Amino acid sequence: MKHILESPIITDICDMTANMYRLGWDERNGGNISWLLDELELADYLDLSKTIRNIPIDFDAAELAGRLFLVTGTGKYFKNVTKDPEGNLGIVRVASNGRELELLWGFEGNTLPTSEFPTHLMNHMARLKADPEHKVVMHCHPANTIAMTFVHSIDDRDFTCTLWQMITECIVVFPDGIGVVPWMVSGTNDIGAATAEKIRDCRLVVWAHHGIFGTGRTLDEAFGLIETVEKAAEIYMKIAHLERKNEIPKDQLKALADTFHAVPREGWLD
Ligand code: 2HA
Ligand code: ZN
Repeated sequence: MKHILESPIITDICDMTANMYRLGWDERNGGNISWLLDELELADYLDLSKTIRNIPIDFDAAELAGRLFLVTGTGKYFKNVTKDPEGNLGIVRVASNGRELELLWGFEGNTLPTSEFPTHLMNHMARLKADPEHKVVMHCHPANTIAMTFVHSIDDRDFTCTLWQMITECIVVFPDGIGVVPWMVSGTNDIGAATAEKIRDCRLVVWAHHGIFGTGRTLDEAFGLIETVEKAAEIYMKIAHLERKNEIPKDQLKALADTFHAVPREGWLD
């Protein structure tokens, strides 16, 4: 067996959490990531028949029974993941009853998965239906995206169209748009269900006054989506109070999307 700390899975998540912390998106224990793993990716590193302990979950995740996830721990700081991966991360398998997780590695010191794990699992279920190659759910607190939810309409289409008009690349990067969930108590099954409902149709969901979820086939895809939204929101927050003299016309956004073979969300540019 090779040492798990040398696996690309662990080195990639350590690099990612450190990077996100440095970007200022994950203050204190803010943010969480879950990553659907393949048994084959882990076979050289872990004995998958050995469960360390069982962790109950309070909703039915039977749809994901047998699936393996690398997930960040509750109360843990992204800034500390690299120096203590075993204390800050865990690899879990959804038990066949859908009501428990089997811990296979990590979460030392009796740590549990992120408080947002219900939302993560519901998002995984929704995205796997839309894209069988889906793997990553990433949540964080980027300042400009959050700021925008205080001063801009949080209607999905309005919010998305404004961001599409902030940077030329936006419509090419996230043509599927952004869902916005109005403020709700986080860490609950209710916010998980509201998020999953929106994430079925797009890879990004903003939680008003809280943060953002990005999803994708890779860590880079989820990260790149969030990075692009945050940059566009930064530009919006810089110009929102100024007189606008120029803009990218909506009909030109359509031409742009056509050029790059991106299909904008149906009807959103009309
Ligand atoms: O993990 O970001 O939403 C801490 C949070 C809760
Ligand atoms: Zn959060």
